[in-house]
Amino acid sequence: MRRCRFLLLSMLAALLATLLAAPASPAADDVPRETLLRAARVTPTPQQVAWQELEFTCFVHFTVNTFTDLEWGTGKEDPRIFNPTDFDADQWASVCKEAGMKLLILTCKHHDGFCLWPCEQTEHSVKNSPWRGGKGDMVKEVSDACRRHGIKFGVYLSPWDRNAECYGSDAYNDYYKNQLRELLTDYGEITEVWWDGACGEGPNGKRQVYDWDGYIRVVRQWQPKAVIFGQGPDVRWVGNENGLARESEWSVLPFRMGDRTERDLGNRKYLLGAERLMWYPAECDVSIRPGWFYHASQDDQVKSLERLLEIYYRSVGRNSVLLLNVPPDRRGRFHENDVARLREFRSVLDETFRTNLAAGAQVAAENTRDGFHAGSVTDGDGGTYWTTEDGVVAASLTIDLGKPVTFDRAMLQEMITTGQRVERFQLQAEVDGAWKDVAQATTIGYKRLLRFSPVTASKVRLAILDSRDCPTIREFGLFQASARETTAVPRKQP
Ligand code: FUL
Repeated sequence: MRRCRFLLLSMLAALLATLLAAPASPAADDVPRETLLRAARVTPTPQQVAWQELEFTCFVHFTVNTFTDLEWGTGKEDPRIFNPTDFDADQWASVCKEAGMKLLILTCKHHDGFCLWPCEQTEHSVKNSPWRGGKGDMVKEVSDACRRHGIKFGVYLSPWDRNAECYGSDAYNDYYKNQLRELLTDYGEITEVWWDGACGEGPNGKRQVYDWDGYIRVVRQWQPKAVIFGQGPDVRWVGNENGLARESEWSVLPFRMGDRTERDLGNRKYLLGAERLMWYPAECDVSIRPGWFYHASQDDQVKSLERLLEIYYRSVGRNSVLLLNVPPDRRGRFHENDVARLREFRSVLDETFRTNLAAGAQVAAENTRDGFHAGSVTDGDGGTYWTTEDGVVAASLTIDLGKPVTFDRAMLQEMITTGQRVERFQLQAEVDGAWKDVAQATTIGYKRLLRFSPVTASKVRLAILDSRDCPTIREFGLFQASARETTAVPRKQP
């Protein structure tokens, strides 16, 4: 009897172990090649490509909350509390520039409904504040400063509005569209429009049914080159506010599946049964402090260099764009602690990525399509790529560095204008005459960064183990991390 129970228990344990070890996506054979090819051929729009290339961008949360010490305003704030004493848009833009951020997105209106520009639809705005004697327009000053410093500009306009009396009725949809139109017509080129998913009741206790399609039409009409974040068809929320993308971050997803938080998204199981697919890349938003808005009590809680690097490797380094929030203080300036951390962060990234040790290296491929030679991956030219002949979805590249080189970071890029294809790859190095595994990972997409313990070798091999269609590799790089990077290898997933 006891033996029987033991057998039963071991069988159960074995079954459980098998179930736990099962991959999240169906086995390769379960997904028809046709389905994989269809997914591999979904490509981004030109504005999605341009957005992806921004890589590192800045979020700025600033409104009445900065003066009330709240994260979510009530909508009942007196506009007279909004009074930055030393507002300096050039300081914001120059710090962004120095930090390597390519776009700044400003909370033109947060959930409290207060507008940072003299909005024609409401009195709840800067025009009734003491700032610039009620004559100021913060959206104008910030967008102008961004242009002066070569930074792109984007607008956050909260759909949820706790001040607008018409919230909860059809009239609010017109109100919101008019606000959008003002922002999209009066401030030059807008690169991104950010729609927050947070929503609740308006001042009359009512909820709103948003006319998303109508809002999208307004954006397309006035700023056809802008990408829309959230709710829209261009850019999706990664699914958390920690700035971290998935180990496998796919940009090809079933059509209009909305914001999702699952740990796996876009793998083979999502392709089965999906009637239509779309290019829907991830954006990672996170604040440099615990709050989105400035609180003096958090001056000593600016994220550490180590944390920011971890975020960078797991956002920019995982096929996503990083949107890092830096909240200005009551003066209307980025606080000294935040600025110092951003400078430190930038200088470490520069130190790590300044010298690509594989630049110009000779590359031999196991298989090559005519005209798409292997050397394209080390030529530093983003317009060229290596690919294989039809039907070849696994192949390797051997990169000859010419002499022993020590490295502990690798960078890979797919040519996303041809789609996202690679599902699994491996990096090896020739050490003492034998190939040694250095790293293995899944997706690449626009950019993949890998961290591993230092390796010294004169030859490395990049093996594409599985791809939905012929792999198209744009660039490959090897680097040695700055001594100020203390995390040699990735941390475990949280
Ligand atoms: C959330 C908002 O509720 C926060 O206040 C912040 O704006 C963040 C970026 O999005 O949903």
